[in-house]
Amino acid sequence: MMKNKIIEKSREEELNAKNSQYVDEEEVKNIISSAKNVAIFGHVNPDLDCYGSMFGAKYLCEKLGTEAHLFANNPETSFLNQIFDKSVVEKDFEPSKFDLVLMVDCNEFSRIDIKFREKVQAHKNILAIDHHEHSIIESGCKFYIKSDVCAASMIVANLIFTYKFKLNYETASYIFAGIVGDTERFLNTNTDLDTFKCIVKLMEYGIDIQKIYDVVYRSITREKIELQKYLLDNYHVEGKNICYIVVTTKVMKKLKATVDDVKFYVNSLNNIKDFNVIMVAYEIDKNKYKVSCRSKNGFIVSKVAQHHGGGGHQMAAGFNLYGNKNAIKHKLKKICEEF
Ligand SMILES: [Mn+2]
Repeated sequence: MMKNKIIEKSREEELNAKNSQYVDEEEVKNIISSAKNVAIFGHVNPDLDCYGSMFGAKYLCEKLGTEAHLFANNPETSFLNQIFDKSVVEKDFEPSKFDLVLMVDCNEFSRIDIKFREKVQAHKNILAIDHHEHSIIESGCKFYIKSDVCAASMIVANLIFTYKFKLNYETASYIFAGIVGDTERFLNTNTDLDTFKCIVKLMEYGIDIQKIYDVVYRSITREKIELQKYLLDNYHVEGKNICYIVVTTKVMKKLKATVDDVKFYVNSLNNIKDFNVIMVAYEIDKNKYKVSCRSKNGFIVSKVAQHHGGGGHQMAAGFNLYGNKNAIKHKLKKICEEF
């Protein structure tokens, strides 16, 4: 893992040197301070780190004297609403009102919610602050990418600290939630010394970590147990202990489970020792499935995800597949051979 990180870093540095689209901390500061009104976007199907980095970025913009608005297309029922102040998240984006678009926790237009994508892509001034592996260099975009940092929220926190601003209780809590989300409560291999150094600084704001843990980890209901039972009863295993499962909208409806609920259990299936790779396909639209992948024991999922038009991290990535349940099953079975 360490070795990979070093290779990744030198590749990143190489790209940095070659491409002026890559900016440093000082340039990030200049780009944001030169703007009057910033529109902030995260990735489609936002998670804890997505919201953590969006709210953190809003705070950073305001500290730099720039007005910032958050945009997301998130269902009312999302558990994120129990942690983050949803009243400041907007759904209608009017590009002409903004002289800068900030993308956080994503660096590709294809990861922006379809509701906003075209308008975001057409904007003249875009900066991406992210920790995902960078495979597409979108034209007209500036990038501040730190792919060795566990969470985009932490990148934002470090920018705030670098510029010598103080955080507040609310933003420190949001950033903590983001880091907890992407490290899976400090379990994933992306957790390192810098993660804990950042956490120490956040803890100084007196954040209530139990409140966040209660929402994220102590909220299992009997309905969710039924979902867990379904997943454990219906997985398939192929090749090098590759586990996959297909969850249809019909099943989610029957089990009263949301896409968020299914995504949550992708990690718990990954905790099963026998499996090197987990692929959970869940239906997000009729005959359209999102496949969330997790891996361990040296197995890498990002390449397979990229090969199928998706992306992500080495050990946590995703892509889309199209077709009915049987077609998806068949496709996943074939994909198992790619590892
Ligand atoms: Mn993230």
